[in-house]
Amino acid sequence: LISLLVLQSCKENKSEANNTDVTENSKRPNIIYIMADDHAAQAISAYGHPIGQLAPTPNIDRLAKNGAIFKNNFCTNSICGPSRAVVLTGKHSHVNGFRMNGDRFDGSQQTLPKLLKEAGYNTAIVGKWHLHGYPEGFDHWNILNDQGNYYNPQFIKIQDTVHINKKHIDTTAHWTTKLPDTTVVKGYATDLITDYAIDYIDEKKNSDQPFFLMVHHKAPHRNWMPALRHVNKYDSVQFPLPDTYFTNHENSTASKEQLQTIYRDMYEGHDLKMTKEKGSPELAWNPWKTDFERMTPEQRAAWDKAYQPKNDAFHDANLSGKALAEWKGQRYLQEYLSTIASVDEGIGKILDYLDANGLTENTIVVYTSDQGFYLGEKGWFDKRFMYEESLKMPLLIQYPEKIKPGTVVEGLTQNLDFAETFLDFANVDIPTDMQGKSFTGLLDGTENNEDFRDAVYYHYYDYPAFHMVKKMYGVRTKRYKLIHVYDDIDEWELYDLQIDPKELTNLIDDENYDEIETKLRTRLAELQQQYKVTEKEFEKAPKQRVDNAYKQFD
Ligand code: SGN
Ligand code: CA
Repeated sequence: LISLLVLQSCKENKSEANNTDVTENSKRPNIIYIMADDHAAQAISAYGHPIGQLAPTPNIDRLAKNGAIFKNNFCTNSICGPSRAVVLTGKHSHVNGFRMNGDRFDGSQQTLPKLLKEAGYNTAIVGKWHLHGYPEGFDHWNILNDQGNYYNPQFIKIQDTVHINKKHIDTTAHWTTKLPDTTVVKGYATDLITDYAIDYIDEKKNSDQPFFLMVHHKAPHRNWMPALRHVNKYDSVQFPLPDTYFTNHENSTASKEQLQTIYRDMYEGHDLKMTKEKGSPELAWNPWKTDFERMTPEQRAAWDKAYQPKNDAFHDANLSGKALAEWKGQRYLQEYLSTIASVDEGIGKILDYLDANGLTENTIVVYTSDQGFYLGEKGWFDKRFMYEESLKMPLLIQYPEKIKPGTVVEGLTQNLDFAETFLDFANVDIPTDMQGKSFTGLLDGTENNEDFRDAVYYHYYDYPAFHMVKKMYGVRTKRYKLIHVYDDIDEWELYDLQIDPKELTNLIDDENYDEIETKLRTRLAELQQQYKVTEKEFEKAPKQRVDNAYKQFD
């Protein structure tokens, strides 16, 4: 009883403190949420992976040094639109309704920006949106059209839409419709997005109102086009290709049947910037010409000047077989990592701006990516699978007022928790229908990593689609992972991450793991119940669609 009373009085004290903060807007933290697209933790030096060591990200690392780095942060559904919808709602895909790219986000539902706005925040988003329909709940927005382009991208601004569309926001508009209100802006997407972010902060810095700003980069999404100042950045660096680069996927049919293998599925021109022949700048296989054709003649000339010598050297080398596959892996990593260089510079600019304007103390700065990404592990690029490289999202948070420098978080956190955590930091009530959990306790040391969460739930639906990764759901605990691939096969996979971190040995038929498997199946069923997963979520695609898709994407 005594402890109950103590707890009760703590709670009361806390809510009193909250009330005071609510009235003193200026003391509530600003929140800058920076999210890259497809940025693997392996490519952030603070995570210690050998690839990240050779392509350091000193500015992103500043967040880990001044604040916290999360070692076990996971997405619930490893694909772009769905991850963004989870961040906005704090709800799993089947509850927020956005299960796969191509769905349309129901903007009328409760979201993090709406809740912060109601609580007195000024809210903004710049950069990639990719949720079809226009953003709602933001005082200011300036977003990339669809996936966006690296060079001279198209932006859509709230003002344009209000002006052109008398209904203000046409949430039914589909990205494939030619939008009348886009502006092509000369420049490089990452730099433009960084500049827009700083312009917004600059405008708000003297206001009494705290702000919530989402900075969503396109980079380093496929087709990995670096800024002109970085086109030669890693030419002389030999990156270590993962030791699983060539594998026969004994463990999993879904792994065998994917179409995201670097040396088989990447487009030689579009992705790898390879040319048709020596002496010519003409790109090899390049089905989406617009990424290059939109460059100005000056940009294109500078680009060709940088690429031609290295492409000519490639033609001279006359590679084939394994050597060619390895060369492609190197070229991919060079492109991917040099595209990240501008993202890192942009973070540096934002952090320097905050420092120079006395905003650092009271501003939460978050860096993450919409999901993980493959950098040649198992021979792959892209994401989608429930394996570690794709499931893990990098996460670094700086907030000098509340987070001690050098904090390392080992607890099992998820993008499902972001909205709850930011609301908590902003002293706004967390709606009970949100499905994640605030992790502020892991940051101020009041909650134990082991106790935070014992298991995460995952569900990927986007099949048949690009890369042909089958539908799957599963559970991951600190040590184990159980996956059920249910379309168009019915296969279970079980991994012991402690002895097999690369997930190469499927233990589902190993009797020594029977007991563990039973426990995991029980936990999985409990999570599905907790998160209100219904039978409807396991629908399979018609076989004809699957067959056609294999023909289309192969
Ligand atoms: C594009 C890419 C795919 C990628 C999807 C989804 N091809 O279709 O490789 O998996 O986006 O990515 S591309 O050649 O057109 O770039 S996501 O991050 O938006 O989900
Ligand atoms: Ca993505």
